Amino acid sequence: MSAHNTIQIHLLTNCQVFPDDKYLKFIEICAKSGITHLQLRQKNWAYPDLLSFGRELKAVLSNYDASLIVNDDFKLMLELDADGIHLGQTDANPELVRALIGQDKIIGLSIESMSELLSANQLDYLNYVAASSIFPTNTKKNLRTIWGIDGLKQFCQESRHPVIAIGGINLTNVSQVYATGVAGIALISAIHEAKNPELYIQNLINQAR
Ligand code: TZP
Ligand code: MG
Repeated sequence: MSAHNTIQIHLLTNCQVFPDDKYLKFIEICAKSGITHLQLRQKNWAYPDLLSFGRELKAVLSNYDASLIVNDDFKLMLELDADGIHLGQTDANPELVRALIGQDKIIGLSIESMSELLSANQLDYLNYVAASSIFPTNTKKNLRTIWGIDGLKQFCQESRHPVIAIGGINLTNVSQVYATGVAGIALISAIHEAKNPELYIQNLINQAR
């Protein structure tokens, strides 16, 4: 048994073609199954496609208790009136973004080194930090750090913000990840490739109990 009451489960989108009703059904199943956050992350999509996809995702999520987070682009976040934004170290300045989007929106920041974590500790207006990457993964190229379980443990001890772990997380390693003290996990391939996403997500949640 761990101390987690509600572990955050962030699903990042990986839609191959658009529009795609089948993909929206998959998202609905994930929302129904208990993901807490959906991150709209479609690298290299044109803005109009991101906007219409985002509107469809928002409509699906409106029936469930999951927040919509937009990757990288705070203008898109504002236009969608999404719940928050996820920034990388080379995206817009989080302080500027906070001033532009107001106090009520979520801001998450990716962290790829201890010095970035110490800098993030100075930023009062972040809602979470993402430890990237916990394990090697084929989903993202050019990873700068593989934290591993021991590194993640240290990360959680140092961070004054809730920590979301990302990178290579699946059902075979998630209990080790939870044991480090994270507030949640973020995944792409494990959920997208699951034969039964509903059962898979339920198992991810159950492992935290
Ligand atoms: N940032 C760090 S690792 C990663 C991102 C977006 C990819 C996560 O995907 P997967 O398939 O869960 O490893
Ligand atoms: Mg980014």
